[in-house]
Amino acid sequence: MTSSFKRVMLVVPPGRCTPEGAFHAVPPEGVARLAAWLRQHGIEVSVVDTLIEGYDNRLIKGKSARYGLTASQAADRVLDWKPDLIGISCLFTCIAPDVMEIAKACKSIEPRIPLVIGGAHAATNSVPILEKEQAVDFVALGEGEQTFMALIDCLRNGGNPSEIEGLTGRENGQIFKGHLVSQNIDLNTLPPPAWDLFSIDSYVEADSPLCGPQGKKRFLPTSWSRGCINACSYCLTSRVWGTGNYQKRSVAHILDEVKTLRNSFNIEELHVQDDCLLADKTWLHTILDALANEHPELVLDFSNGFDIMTLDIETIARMAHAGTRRVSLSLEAGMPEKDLRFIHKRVPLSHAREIIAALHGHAIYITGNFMMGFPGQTIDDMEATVEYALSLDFDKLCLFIATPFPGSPLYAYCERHGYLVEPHNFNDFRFSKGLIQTGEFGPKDTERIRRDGWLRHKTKLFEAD
Ligand code: B12
Ligand code: SF4
Repeated sequence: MTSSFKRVMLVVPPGRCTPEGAFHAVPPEGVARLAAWLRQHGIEVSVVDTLIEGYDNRLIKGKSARYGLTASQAADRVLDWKPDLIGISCLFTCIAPDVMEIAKACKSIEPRIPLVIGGAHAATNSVPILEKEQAVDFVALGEGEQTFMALIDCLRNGGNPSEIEGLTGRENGQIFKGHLVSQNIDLNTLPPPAWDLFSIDSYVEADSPLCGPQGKKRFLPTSWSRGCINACSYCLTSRVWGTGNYQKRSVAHILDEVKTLRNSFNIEELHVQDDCLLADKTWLHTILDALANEHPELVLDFSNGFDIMTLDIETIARMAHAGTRRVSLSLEAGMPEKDLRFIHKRVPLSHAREIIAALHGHAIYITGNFMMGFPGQTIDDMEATVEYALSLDFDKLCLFIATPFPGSPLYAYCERHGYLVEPHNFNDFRFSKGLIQTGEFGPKDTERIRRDGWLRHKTKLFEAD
């Protein structure tokens, strides 16, 4: 096949949640950044955003709701554009089966167009995916920009994809395995995300309750850094960006992007979705102060879980001054006195009340995130976590069930000890379904404790009204 590999189609997969749950609708930063990078390198890029284009198309099966274009609608849209290469984003385990459906639908019509996937789930399961799914040709591991461009160059020049470090793939029927190339890009060379390829209006209209805009304001997500200084066992961040790898963008680069987002996309609200913002407070304070000065009208939202361990009163004051309206706090199991080997961080709970009071003092909406159901815990431990969570003054409470995402150390541990509930369905890997069964507890316990805790929180808010 001869192709100049000039035209790349990127696909955003559909969404999944519980039928009564929050239908997420957050513009996908990863795809927008990849699109911008490829365009900067002379590639023509188009996007089929199956989630937002089919947001009202809901298919409910048991306890799982799928929303987005169907696989065949997606394939028709993709192939109509006549791409030379197809890239599908696969961040979530719960979406992986839907990604594979789209890949199969595309390949059943156009088997010769190479298809690559990337994102957290894909990156941490590249070999099993290729073993099982003939429709996928390549999987990018971790940071996608340079790997994607290297693949395009390689295909163009008739090279050997197995020589691309961060790529797993299939060649002549054999699977070759790459390895994670961590942080190989200077983040200050990233162009602004290609948001012109997305319908921002539709995301605003969707008004997702959990992580959408506040009051239908025009919003976009951003990340000011990549990676995390921690490596918690249930989290895939270190597997995507590299263990211990943490890189920040410069303040000037961040401010330039904010200016572009304000001027070109008229955004009123910026959703900062970094995993680790408090590792360098001087840097963070400089950004917050600059935003307060240069964009006093801009609303900030930090709903990806602030590390409460290092959050302090001075940072909160600066966040408030910079326009912060919503944060979420990660307290995880809330029981530092227990040996929770699966959480490689300790949360000083005495600190929590002071932090919550300070945030409320600035009228910032607070979501509290807790996680329970790790091997080693007992039912009493989980109930104590819920009691603790309920004793704190959150506007919203998220009680997550510890979920062994394939590719995480937690998954490997559970598999080794026979703790994984079998058979399990990837669509269920969403923090709301119990997937771990130990001698102490099983899915029925975690799901009951979570449901009761959530109902009690709702009752508490109702009574306080
Ligand atoms: C923002 C975010 C969200 C947003 C949506 C993000 C989106 N649509 O893009 C919201 C809040 C909606 C969300 C929801 C959920 N999330 Co979330 N989320 C994140 C977070 C914090 C950042 C993602 C991000 O935008 N990063 C910045 C961009 C630049 O990076 P990126 O998207 O990963 O893209 C880069 C590479 O991955 C790669 N790449 C990505 N796509 C592709 C495609 C191709 C073809 C190639 C070559 C490369 C490539 O290149 C990109 C540029 O370098 C990540 C953690 C993290 N830091 O990655 C968790 C994360 C992705 N989420 C996670 C989870 C579990 C969930 C939920 C299931 C939780 C829940 N129950 O609510 C839901 C699922 C929602 C759904 N399916 O409908 C897990 C996924 C684990 C897993 N295996 O499933 C993660 C990894 C966090 C963790 N705990 O480990 N999430
Ligand atoms: S601190 Fe948060 S982002 Fe970092 S590894 Fe732990 S759970 Fe993941």
